[in-house]
Amino acid sequence: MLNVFLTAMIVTLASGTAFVLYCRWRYPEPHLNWSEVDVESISFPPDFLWGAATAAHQVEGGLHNNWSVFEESRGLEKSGEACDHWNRWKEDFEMLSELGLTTYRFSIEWSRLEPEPGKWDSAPLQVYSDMVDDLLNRGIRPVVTLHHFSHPAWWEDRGGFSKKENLPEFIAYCERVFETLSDRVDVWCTINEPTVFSSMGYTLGQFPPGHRSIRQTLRIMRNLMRAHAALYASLKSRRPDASIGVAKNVTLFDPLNRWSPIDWAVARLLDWLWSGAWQRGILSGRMLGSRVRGSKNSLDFIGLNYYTHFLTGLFMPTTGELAFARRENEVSTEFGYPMYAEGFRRAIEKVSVLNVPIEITENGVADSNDVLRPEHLMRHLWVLSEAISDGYDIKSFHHWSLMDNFEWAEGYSMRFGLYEVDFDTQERNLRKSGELYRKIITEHMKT
Ligand code: IFM
Repeated sequence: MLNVFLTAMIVTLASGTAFVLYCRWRYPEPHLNWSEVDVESISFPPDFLWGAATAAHQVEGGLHNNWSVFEESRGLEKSGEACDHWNRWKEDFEMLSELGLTTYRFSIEWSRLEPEPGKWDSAPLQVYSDMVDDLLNRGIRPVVTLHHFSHPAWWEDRGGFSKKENLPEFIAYCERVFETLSDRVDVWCTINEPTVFSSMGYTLGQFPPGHRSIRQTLRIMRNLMRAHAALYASLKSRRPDASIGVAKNVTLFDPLNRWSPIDWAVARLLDWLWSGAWQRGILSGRMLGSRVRGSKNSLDFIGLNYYTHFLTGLFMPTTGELAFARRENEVSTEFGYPMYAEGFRRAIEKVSVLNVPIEITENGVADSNDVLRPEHLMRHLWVLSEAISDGYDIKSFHHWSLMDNFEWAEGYSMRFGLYEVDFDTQERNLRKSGELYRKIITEHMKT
């Protein structure tokens, strides 16, 4: 009996150690000594595109959709008039030119176009069309996102993405937008951060509809992939040379304790769910055990949204405020998660296996006093510049965000803008980091 017990112990210890050693070798977590890195030594190809990004619900104001209903029912801070961008977009586009941007990513608000099922309002679509013309006149490439976390309240009431039968309504909306804008818009993101949408809305309950169910999360993940694949086929049949992709948040999961087999197991599992499932959906046409028709190779580019890495262990809170661990040498951002620019390279490597060009669709930091943002920007641009010179096919960088805006469950407390917004007066002011970004753009467009 003792022998059996001892053998079991030895086997468990040996396999645990082998697993940890393998993971430590296979998934390194580099940390640079930034004081030794010359972050000014960056170079970008002359055709590299410099941009910023926003999303409709975060900036436009005056919306009634799944989010406004959730804000009300949960007693969250209300998005309200947000940046009043719907009325001020012309002035806001001046800010794009002031920065010298050559690409701008924004999203379309479905609830404006179809406020009631089947009742279409053509006026807002005309406004989006005017926005596109204005951007093109400024020499700025428009990048349109069709779903960035928000959709009509009536569609949410029908179950939104939780029901396969609802997808045709979503696709019909997208096709309508595409038919109007695709004569001028070349680059399209079908869905923003599908894994954030499914985990925040259906696992953690912090986004609408506020559910907490793993089964539902998995169902949503599959349906988002189905929606993306169906859209890809439909939009490409309308305009084969349009460039269709998805904006994928790549959060890295690293074990809190790099010697703990349990922490490694949690990290690998979360990475598999967060990034692996989508990757396999695109590479193999199967997601979480189901075949998804048309998902194989349904990307012309991959949009990468990179912010941080999460340090994982067995006891991770899933209710209330998320507590973020960080390494001793890491600085905390205002959101609470660490600044980890080294991970940007790992995220680029991760999405590069999809074998399509990469667009950096988001990168930025919450920093109301603009103390960290300049360094954050320089470090991430340095990593980007290195990746490009090492041969990665990266077309653009979109800073998140152009201006402070409504940061979802965090309301207006998190400030991501190159422009500071005073939400009482709607005054916008360029931050120091905005000036720095402008300077970098000017210098690198000359080369
Ligand atoms: O504000 C969000 C955006 O809507 C999606 N990506 C992350 C940003 C910052 O949290």
